[in-house]
Amino acid sequence: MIYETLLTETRGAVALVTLNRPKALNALNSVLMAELTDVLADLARDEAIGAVVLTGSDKAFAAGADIKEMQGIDFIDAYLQDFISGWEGVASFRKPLIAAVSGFALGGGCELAMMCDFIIASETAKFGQPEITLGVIPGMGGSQRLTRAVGKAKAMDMVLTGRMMDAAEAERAGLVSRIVAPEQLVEEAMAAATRIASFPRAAVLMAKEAVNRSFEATLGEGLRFERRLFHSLFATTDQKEGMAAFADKRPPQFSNR
Ligand code: CO8
Repeated sequence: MIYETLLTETRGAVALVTLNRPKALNALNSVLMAELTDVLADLARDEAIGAVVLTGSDKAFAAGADIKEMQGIDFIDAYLQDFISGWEGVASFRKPLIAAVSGFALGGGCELAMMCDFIIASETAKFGQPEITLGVIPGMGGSQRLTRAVGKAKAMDMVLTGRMMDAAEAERAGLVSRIVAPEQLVEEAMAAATRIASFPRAAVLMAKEAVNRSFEATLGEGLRFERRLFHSLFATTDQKEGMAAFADKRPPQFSNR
């Protein structure tokens, strides 16, 4: 499938999706949103795919929503069309989704990276929510996900001043899980995704679901949810195989059953 704003490739059980609007620093326009939604829907259905890496270019993961596309919208259009709501499909993607971020991840670009399950950053990555400088505020989850990731003080600093955070600060603050050299970024993310995709599919999806539940539930509810998922995995063939292989000192042969 040929896309106008994306490149896609598959390596084993991992799909690599690359945002590809180089002249606009991968600004997120409506075509890109529709194409990314379509690709993720296809990858969700594809049983051969166990994890996905989302990346951009060396210069920009994405420099935000497309300002030129957005500038003419008035309130009534934004409200009636529920502008931006289509992006929620990324956050509800069930398989592991890793953001590999190099260069700018600003505004909607930072928010898109935060919709992924974790962010691997290159040393050149710069994160920011500069919407305030344009007379708006984050609209795709930045005020909520950034605050949960880095805490109120830093989130307020970023959202109110519009300043950027470099990769080192983002790692210290807990926004990114690891930093790598720019030339290793995609390989590191693909290796992580390949490892994840080698584990039993149901356990992987449930692990993601359990961690995500911690953002929605009280501690008690979250712990009960986790326990039920944990119990349910004892009904799987792969739990028997994983534990038998450990006891037999051999590599497991998982069947995703
Ligand atoms: N939208 C549209 N075009 C963009 C964007 C953008 N967000 N960012 C960069 N571009 C374009 C530039 O206009 C320029 O195009 P042209 O060559 O035709 O003039 C090209 O990309 C290269 O950009 P620059 O020349 O500016 O490159 P620099 O290296 O000098 O600067 C920066 C890089 C600092 C990243 C700068 O481009 C910049 O400040 N960009 C805007 C960043 C920004 O404000 N982002 C937030 C946008 S608002 C937002 O994201 C709201 C989110 C709400 C929901 C999102 C739903 C998708």
